[in-house]
Amino acid sequence: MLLFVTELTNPALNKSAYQTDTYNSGEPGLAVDGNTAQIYSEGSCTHTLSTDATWEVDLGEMAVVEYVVIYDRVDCCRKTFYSFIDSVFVCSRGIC
Ligand SMILES: [Ca+2]
Repeated sequence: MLLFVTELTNPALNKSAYQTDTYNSGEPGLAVDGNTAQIYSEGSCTHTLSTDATWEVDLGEMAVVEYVVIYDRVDCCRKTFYSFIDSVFVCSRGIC
């Protein structure tokens, strides 16, 4: 069987997400809710408190990941956010 993909899909959309800590109601699932609003008060951004936080999403199945898109906040804190992104890993069943 040959599968032709004519449109990119987001395998993380509405999947189970986790982060090591949460600040100010910025629950981890907000990062994959399909809403890319970048103003925190609009209620669609995740937020951690610690500077060494980890966020992850379980895709629930094998997927080809060609790239990861991160929408940063535009209301403040951009410099802070990027200074804390250390690594992006794609893992399967605990193996990265
Ligand atoms: Ca969101």
